[in-house]
Amino acid sequence: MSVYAIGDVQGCYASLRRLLDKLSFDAGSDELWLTGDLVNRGPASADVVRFVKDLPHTRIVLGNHDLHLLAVAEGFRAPKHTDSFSDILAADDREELLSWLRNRPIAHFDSERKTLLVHAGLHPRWSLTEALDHAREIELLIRNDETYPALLARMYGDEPASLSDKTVGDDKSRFIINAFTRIRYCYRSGDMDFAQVGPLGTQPDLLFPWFSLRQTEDLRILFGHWSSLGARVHGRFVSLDSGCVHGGYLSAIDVDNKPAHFVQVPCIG
Ligand SMILES: [Mn+2]
Repeated sequence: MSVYAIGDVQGCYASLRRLLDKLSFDAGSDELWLTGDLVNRGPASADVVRFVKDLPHTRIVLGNHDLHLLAVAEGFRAPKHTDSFSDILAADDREELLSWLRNRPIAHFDSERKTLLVHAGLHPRWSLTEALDHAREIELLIRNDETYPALLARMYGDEPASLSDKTVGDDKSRFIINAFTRIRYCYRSGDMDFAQVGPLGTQPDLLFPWFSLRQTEDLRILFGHWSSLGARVHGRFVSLDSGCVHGGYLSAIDVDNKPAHFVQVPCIG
């Protein structure tokens, strides 16, 4: 039995299937981890969700595009012209697909492997325990019918940049969601910046990739979201989004192979 982690699929169903073939992925015994952003921008979001949903052994975390789909589906956000998940919104099994997505976690921690799977990252000021508490808090809000609509309606925006004891309610939820699903660069203080999206070295001097600001710890973190970073190992941090949907590659690792060895396929849609 192997555990494979794959970066942001974003509706690139054919690429996902080809990569799984290349890995000789055995759905009956192997486990598939995905860094989130299963949907949007690519050609076949519904096929991706339908396929992954029916696999027996998966660990999937929510990305910003997945949350955006849920917000559009609930009517809290108009679709953007770049959105390409109308196949899900128009599908006969729409509610099944959306409900499955809604019930994915924000973070997955494998205690045996001391490995955390997240979409964008782990805030540099949070311990693992704090982060998992924050993730569970958001997961409960997403799964509760009373709190779900307001959460989706108010999650958009870049503020607050930091979290204090006085940050509560929608501001706190938005910060936590941004920290898990959108973080790239931070100031040394831990304040998040969302303006810079480029590769390392293109950012202003005062900004650092979130992972370079984390204290030494015995924790491996697998993440996606940052396509201009590409599939790379940065010490204990493994970035898996190599921009498949932008004409790049879809990348996988066998989670138990160290150092990580990337298996890739070029984007074929
Ligand atoms: Mn993303």
